[in-house]
Amino acid sequence: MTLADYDKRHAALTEAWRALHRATDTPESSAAARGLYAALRALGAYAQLDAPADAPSRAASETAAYALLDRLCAESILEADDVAALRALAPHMKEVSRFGAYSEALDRAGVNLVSRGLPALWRVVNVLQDDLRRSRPRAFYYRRARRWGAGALAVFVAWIAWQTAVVAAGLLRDDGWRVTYFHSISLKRPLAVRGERELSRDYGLRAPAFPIRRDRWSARWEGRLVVPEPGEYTFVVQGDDGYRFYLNGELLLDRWRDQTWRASMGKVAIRLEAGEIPVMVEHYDHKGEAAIRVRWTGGPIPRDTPLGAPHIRKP
Ligand SMILES: [Ca+2]
Repeated sequence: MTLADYDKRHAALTEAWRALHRATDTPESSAAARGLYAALRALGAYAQLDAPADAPSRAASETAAYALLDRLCAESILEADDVAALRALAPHMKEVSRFGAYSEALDRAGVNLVSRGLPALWRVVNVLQDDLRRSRPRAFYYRRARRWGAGALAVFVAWIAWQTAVVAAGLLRDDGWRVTYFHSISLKRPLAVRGERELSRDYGLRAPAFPIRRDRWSARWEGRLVVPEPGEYTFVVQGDDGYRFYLNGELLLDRWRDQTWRASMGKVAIRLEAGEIPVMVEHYDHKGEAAIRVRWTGGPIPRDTPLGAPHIRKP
């Protein structure tokens, strides 16, 4: 078998396989009929690949398909039952064209054909693939790798596009934090910028964001705190590992050290006027689990409110 032959046979059988599959996916008999008919035509096209140049046109594809099925059966690729099941198709195709959208007979034939025809076709595809694998192993594996490579590349490109859209949407919003992630534990080598709604994150053992690694990273959250009314406000910070909390440029909490979540709580109460003031949180994770959370309360802000939108705006 030449490679071109293989490609043609494989394409025709794959299309037949897909058409039968589509037929199983729909409860509507008319759609099922179309799928089955397409499968038969594809099988016919497959049979004609071996036919001489003056072979009958595609209009005779059902006949050609039967010839193919007989041959496949003779070569023990198909079992006799499979062929009988596939053969049961054609009369019902004609019924469908006569009666339109619904035919009880078609439903019966469809169930029968699909349940037997699918495994039969699958075996044919496998036999063809085995042929190629044995006769041209390098070509077989090269094609397989190329197909999978193209699929993986498409998924990767779609994922990058999606990530870019998410990041852009987060940064373009007026509310929420602007976050810079660093490829070190010392706020050096910035690697990614994100928009985030709240400062309440439990990363567990995972990385905080693509393309940051799981350990040895740091981050800086920047924003403007919208103070709703004058009064005393309390801020509670926890982190695994270290953190620093700044308000209006002043360092109010400094626990920049390796620590566990339970031992990390810092608390500060401060009197604030209504309006907007700069707020900044720095955090690093050395190894293992990572988490950071800032809550606040005071005035109309209920207890344990995570610090974030709508009371945080972009700097
Ligand atoms: Ca840690």
